[in-house]
Amino acid sequence: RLGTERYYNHEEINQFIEDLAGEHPRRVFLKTVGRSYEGRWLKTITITNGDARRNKNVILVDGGFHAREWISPAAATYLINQLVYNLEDNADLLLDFDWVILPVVNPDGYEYTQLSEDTRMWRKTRKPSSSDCIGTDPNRNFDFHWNEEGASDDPCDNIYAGAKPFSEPEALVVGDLIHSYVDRGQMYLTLHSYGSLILYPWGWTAAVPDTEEDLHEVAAAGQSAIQEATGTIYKIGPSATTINYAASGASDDYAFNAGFPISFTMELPFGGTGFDPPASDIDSIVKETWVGIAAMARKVIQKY
Ligand code: 0X9
Ligand code: ZN
Repeated sequence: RLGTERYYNHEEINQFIEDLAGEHPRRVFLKTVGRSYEGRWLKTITITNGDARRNKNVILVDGGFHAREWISPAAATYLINQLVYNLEDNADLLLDFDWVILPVVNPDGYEYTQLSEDTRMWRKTRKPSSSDCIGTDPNRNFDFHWNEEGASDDPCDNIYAGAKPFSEPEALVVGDLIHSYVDRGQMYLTLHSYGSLILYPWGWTAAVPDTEEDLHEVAAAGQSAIQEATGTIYKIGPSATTINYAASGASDDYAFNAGFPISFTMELPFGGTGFDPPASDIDSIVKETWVGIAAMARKVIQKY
């Protein structure tokens, strides 16, 4: 079980989910779903209650899109701990749903931010571009209104959309995951930081989907559970107007458009100078995040 006393690197996180699958062979399944540009294995962990019923609904969660947002993989691994080790409290979350989690979407970037103080604030992937600048924003690389809004053609920008949609192997892996689970998928949740926000589509335009009420209802369940638990106030709303900028080619809109009825970007709280909560804050942030995710999942389970 991974603790919350420090941040873990990609290899430790992969080892952790592999060990879990080994220890719980009837409940926990590991799948290698791709490789990063630098060759790191991208693996999903599927957590079930072991009743071997197939084709349950699915909640798909990912973390670590943006390299510097370290609290995101930490929240993903805490969620994994909860679903595997705390079956007593969470049995209802696994009765009719399986959970599929990819804790670190962009391991090359994540490792790069761990090299030195100078690289700590890296955001993108690490694949070279046509220019001297390295990396693409994986959350601008999805094939839905790609490079239309809040994205850049300039490889030196932090929001570079890439040479073409899904030019980044890491984004393509998430796109493939979305398609492979969409028939059963009821909620897609992508963990980012920072801002204490639960954002729902659309992110590429200020227009809102006609199912906004459903999205709002589920987000509000997370918001109020968090406020009750810790007093932290999350803001919820349509992405483009709640975070105050439109950005297209992101995974949340892609998943929603593909057919996930509920799709959220959760921006975890500010810590340290923003993206770098001190290790001593990890525990409280990831616990609070879990309270919100569990409440949203319960609302989804009740609705779908
Ligand atoms: O800009 C992003 O990719 C996300 N914020 S972050 O500070 N973590 O980079 C927000 C994405 C919201 N969703 C869409 N705009 N579709
Ligand atoms: Zn982010």
